[in-house]
Amino acid sequence: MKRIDLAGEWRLVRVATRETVPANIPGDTHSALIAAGRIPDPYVGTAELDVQWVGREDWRFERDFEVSADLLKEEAIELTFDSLDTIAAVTLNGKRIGTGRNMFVRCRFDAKSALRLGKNTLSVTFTSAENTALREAARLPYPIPASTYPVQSPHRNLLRKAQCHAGWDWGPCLMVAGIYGEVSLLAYSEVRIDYVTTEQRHTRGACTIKITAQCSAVHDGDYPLTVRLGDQEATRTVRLFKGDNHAQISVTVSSPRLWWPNGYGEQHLYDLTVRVAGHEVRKRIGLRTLALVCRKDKAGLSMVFRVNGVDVFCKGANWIPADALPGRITRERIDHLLGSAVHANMNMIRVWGGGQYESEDFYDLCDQKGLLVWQDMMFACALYPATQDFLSTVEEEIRHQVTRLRDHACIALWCGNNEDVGALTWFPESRAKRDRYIVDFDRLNEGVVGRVVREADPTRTFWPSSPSAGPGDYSDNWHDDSRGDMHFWNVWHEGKPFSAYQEIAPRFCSEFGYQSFPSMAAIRGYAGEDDLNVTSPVLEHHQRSPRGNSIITEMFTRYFRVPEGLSSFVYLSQVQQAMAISTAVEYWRSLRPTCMGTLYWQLNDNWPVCSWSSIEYSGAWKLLHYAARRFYAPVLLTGFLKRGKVEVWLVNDAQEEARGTVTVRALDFAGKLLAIDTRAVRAKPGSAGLVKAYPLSQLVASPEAGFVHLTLEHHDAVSRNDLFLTEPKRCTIKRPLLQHDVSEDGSGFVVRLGTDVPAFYVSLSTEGIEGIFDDNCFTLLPDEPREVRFTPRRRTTLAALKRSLSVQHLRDTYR
Ligand code: BMA
Repeated sequence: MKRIDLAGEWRLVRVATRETVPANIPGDTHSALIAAGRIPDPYVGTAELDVQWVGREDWRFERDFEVSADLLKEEAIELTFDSLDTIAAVTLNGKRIGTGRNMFVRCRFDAKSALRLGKNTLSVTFTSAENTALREAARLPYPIPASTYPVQSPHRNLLRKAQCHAGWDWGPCLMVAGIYGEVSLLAYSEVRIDYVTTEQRHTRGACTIKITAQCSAVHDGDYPLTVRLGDQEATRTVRLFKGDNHAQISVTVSSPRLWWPNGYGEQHLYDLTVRVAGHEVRKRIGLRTLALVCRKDKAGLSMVFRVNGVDVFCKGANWIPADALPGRITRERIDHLLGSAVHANMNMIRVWGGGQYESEDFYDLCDQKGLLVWQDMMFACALYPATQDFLSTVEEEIRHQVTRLRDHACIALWCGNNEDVGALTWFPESRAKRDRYIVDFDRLNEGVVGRVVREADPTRTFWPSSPSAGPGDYSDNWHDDSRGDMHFWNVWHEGKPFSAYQEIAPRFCSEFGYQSFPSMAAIRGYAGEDDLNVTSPVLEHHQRSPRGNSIITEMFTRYFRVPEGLSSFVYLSQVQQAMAISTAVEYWRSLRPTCMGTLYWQLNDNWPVCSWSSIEYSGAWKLLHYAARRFYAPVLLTGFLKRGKVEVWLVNDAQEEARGTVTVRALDFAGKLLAIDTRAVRAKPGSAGLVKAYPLSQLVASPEAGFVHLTLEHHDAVSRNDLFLTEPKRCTIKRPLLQHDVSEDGSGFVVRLGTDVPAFYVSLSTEGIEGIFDDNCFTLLPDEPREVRFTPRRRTTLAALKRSLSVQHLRDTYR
């Protein structure tokens, strides 16, 4: 197998004017134009609006490359593109060799007849996807609606392109065109391997792995097939016929080292090498069993991911593409985001259906880090066509993506789409002619997506939609506590109080979220001095949820005293978000085994914006992410108010019994102890149990007279939690004299904090220096000074850190 890598320097030509700029491939139109200074950075100010024309033009990427006589001798020569986004025509030396219309399929075009000795010119012309969608829409016999957002390219559901490129309620509308992943020329005269897939059979003490090489042979013949898995090797001769073949071989590993999700064991991966004739493919596989257990129980039907026989409480968040400009996505950034997920004790990520099937890097990193992946197919919040043409490209897409990804240990579930069952009721058209759209939905979702997923990967469950009640059940799952996964949006979108999270008992909550502003540092990155006000046009532009800033502000008035100044506003929005999601997760974790998963919306941002994310675009953690590290800890001590009592609960997700000491203290706002109770506790592996319920009157004279501070001493460590007994705005919180001091020791930077009266939601930030604190957004008590460690992302000095460090707390946000 000979290979010419065609990534690197290309040219980007504006078809209408022939203007040309350099372009880096893999990459996209907008990134190239920004780099060449032809368009402004759309993430700054309102520049996104000024670059909308780019998506309405046609663009050509082209490059030259050399071919040797040696390569030309090979019998098969193909051009391979991992992803052409979207409506593409490919020519080689002026001869059309192929077309593309779906960014999620891999394209292989025969290049042999068009290739020349010496210099060759390859060009890929992209017809505007936006214009194509408009033309498609005009041809439809009846309208096919999709959800729309403040800045939106129309009819995105008629294109097989990341749906959020067209704009979302957290994302810009940037209708990029581009070439992503690998682009190469392959030349061979025997065999090319298309995919390698494996199937595991676990028996007592051993695992047999059946390995299939899907390959294409140039001639009929006998070829050697060799595999190496860990230290096992096997070889056989296989008979292949001209065209597509499946060649198989099995290997048995005795006493396999199993792969476990984060928090449950190691993530051992075996190196697998498969060679057929002259083509070799390498990958890393994890040996494990995984099942989604949906069984009748007291509450209805369970929804439990069972890995190697252990029921896993899934803790995580939803993933959107790491950048709205694909050219800016790097392995380092994905690594940072997924590493941050692990840091926050997550074990599952949902790749949401409005984005993209992610790169190999993404799934490799999930394998390595023990992050299970809930994988949606790329359809979201819309109705979709069911024309033959559309179904045939979707069939190709699903078969390719599932076959490409199925060997990743991390993948736990294939899910048909995001909210497309719900979407059937969103539009006047589908309400008026429901049958027509249901038939279309079923043709696409069961007729193609579900069928092809089951064919391409019989080892995993196909979940029809998120949310849904599960295979074969199309009841409403937005509000069903008995079965399936739920998207719970009543707090953000419907204005219910945070206590609404405690009025439901989901089996698996795969979406729920609350927004906050990104840090002042992020805001200063897109807004000028004159824009630093919540209702300035620039700040409103970087908020895509209709009424978003009003929702945040209105919620302040329910829980907090109104903050003064933008910096306090921003800080309090992050406190409020952390409070919302902590309330939900801590309560739902206490419901295990009824509830066995919580994935909040959303982990990351694809540009700097006000959103539901816990990590902002730059990679900096919002306060929610620090809270997540605590509320997703394997052993969690939590408390909540229920019917006039403070219920204290201990949750243990670990596989060992948790033993420790719980102390429940009621304190007033001067820090005076009002009540204390200390008790030894034990929690079985995989359990949640009530430690004790305390009548409120036993702790405080009135709910606004104090708060509850919980500690758990366990494994030589102390974890803490706090509970206000009424809305913080009703409490007379004292203004603390807070001291902090930064120093450096052998292992890094340390911030020491002390106070004279209790200080709430104490939060450290370092504008200008990226890094992570080992805890943040906590209650500081007078008799408990704290030491917090800071790990910068890049080298920095003590002096610089001292200058940039600031400390905020609740009492500071109002006079
Ligand atoms: C969910 C998601 C997204 C959306 C989010 C916030 O429904 O699936 O479509 O961004 O809500 O509205």
